[in-house]
Amino acid sequence: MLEKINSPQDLKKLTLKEKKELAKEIRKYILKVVSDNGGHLASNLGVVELTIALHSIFDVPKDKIIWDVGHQSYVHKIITGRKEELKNIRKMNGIAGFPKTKESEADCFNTGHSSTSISAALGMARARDLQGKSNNIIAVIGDGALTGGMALEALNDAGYSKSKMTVILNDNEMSISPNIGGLNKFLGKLRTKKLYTRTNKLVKKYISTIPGIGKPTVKIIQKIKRSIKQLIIQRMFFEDIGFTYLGPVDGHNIEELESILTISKQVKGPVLIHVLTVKGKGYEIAEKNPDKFHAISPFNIETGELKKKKRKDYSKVFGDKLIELAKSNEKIVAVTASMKDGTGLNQFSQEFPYRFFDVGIAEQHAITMSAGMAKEGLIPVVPIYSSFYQRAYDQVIHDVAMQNLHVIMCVDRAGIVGADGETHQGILDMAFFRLIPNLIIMAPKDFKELEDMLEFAVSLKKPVVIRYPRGEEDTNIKFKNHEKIEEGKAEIIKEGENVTIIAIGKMVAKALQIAEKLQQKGKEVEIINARFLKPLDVETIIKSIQKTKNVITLEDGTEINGLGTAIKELIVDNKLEKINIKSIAYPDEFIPHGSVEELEKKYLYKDIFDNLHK
Ligand SMILES: Cc1ncc(C[n+]2csc(CCOP(=O)(O)OP(=O)(O)O)c2C)c(N)n1
Repeated sequence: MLEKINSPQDLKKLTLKEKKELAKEIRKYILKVVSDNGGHLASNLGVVELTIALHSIFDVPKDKIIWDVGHQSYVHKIITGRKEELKNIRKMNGIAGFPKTKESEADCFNTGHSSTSISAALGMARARDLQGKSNNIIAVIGDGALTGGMALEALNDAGYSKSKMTVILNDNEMSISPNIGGLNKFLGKLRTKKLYTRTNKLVKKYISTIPGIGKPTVKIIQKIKRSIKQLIIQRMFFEDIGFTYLGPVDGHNIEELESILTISKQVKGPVLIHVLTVKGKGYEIAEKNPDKFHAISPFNIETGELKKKKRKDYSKVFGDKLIELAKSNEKIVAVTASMKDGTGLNQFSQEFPYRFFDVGIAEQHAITMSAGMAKEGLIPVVPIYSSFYQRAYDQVIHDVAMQNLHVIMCVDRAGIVGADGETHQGILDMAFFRLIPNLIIMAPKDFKELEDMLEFAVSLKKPVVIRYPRGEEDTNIKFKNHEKIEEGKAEIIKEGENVTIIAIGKMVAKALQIAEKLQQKGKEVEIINARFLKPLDVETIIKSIQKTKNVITLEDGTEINGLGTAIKELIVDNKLEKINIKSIAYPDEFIPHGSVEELEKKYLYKDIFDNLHK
């Protein structure tokens, strides 16, 4: 079947039996590709039938399907002509792991960060209506993504708007970890109402006896369903805010899905279809461990074991050190926005269940909630990925920094993250945090320095940012010395007369490699580990620059408003003359996917240092 599918038109020609066969083949294919390359597995296995049904009933690109987060768009990519390309998904120059409008007209809106789909869909619906068009607009959102504030803001607006649009709630009871929160409890009630399902079956049966589903019929059905629902659950949230709620429907039954989608087309205003799916469906090992198989590196299909053993990474070092600190300081609490595993908090959550808070995919709330905790005397530590901190920018400014509260904001996955691509690269945080008054901003050169910085941050009664990269510390360099951390104090790693390299974070290890190359050319290099982006160690840096007159700045952030900019400002403000400066940083562009090594080579070292990785 899979061989025959090069577009949704090919899919529409298949019988139900053939579609079921296709679903099996798609699962097998995705399993093979992801086990070879790594990527998002469990969520994609969960939406195979749903995606087949959507492309059977709707007409993309005229109709618009917006995939929330977009990590579950592999099946959609296969059906919309990118079957072969899937083999190179997330690789440099291959297709992206998320929807990209540049990649295909079937991808109508870029996603990557959670909870945006309903807003985008409502925007498209309003644009359609104002321009007199009549296409369908569908947002597919998971129960995890529904915990994001933006999704709720959009539901509020969409329900009230009466715009015709469909929200598919893909409910697998999982975010990356099991989904949490009151909304999840509410969905749980809907899931278990057998009467609903029976009602739906009756409705479906009734509809199937009528040739050509007419609008009046649907209206009657809506009325009947609403009154039954009101009997079962007194407060039916979705209906109360203006949506027609359909479901729950078995998300692995193509026939049922197609019929409910067909019904939804007839409804005038906003519709929410509650679809129940199993994360990892069809691959038993993933069904049992959906969180492990949410996003995974290459693995053995038979055993589910990773092909390369996972080594200690910055997140694990952070999590272990936090446990150690929390043992002797009971004010320390940890907060995560649905990323317990990714940020290294798994063990902390087990050791300190009452001091661990998973707030859902809600970075904004995580920060303001932490500000509240800090105000009342706790020391909240909040690890969030760099690119997701973008979500909480105003909360960092307005709630933490302006009130000078002791919240420790740990920026995980800072710098290039690799295969997840442009939406997930963490190269903007230094630039946007540097603008904020009162913030102390640090980045460690290795694991040990991260531990020291965390300890220092706990002792400091100020808002602190500590940024660190994805993965391991640099295996080429072993730093022997670790000076005590003092506020605004840099560390001189090596003295020299001709060139000053000022580096921050993981780039300090690269500075050593660059220094070696310059040394081969007869230059004596002084290496400064900045440690603090803010406040900068002005004294140490000026002294070195005045000595060498040649400066290289090195950072894994954007060239705008980072370390390089700070040093240039310092040179101008202090009227240092006849200084040569070269800044190595990421260009003012969105950096696509590829491996970290490939991207660093392409964007940072270019031709000058191109064999740095060898
Ligand atoms: C703003 C933001 N925070 C965190 C994430 C990381 N993330 C990616 S998928 C995901 C869980 C999504 O769960 P759900 O929407 O239920 O989809 P499922 O994978 O279960 O199908 C999370 C937390 C993100 N993409 N965006």
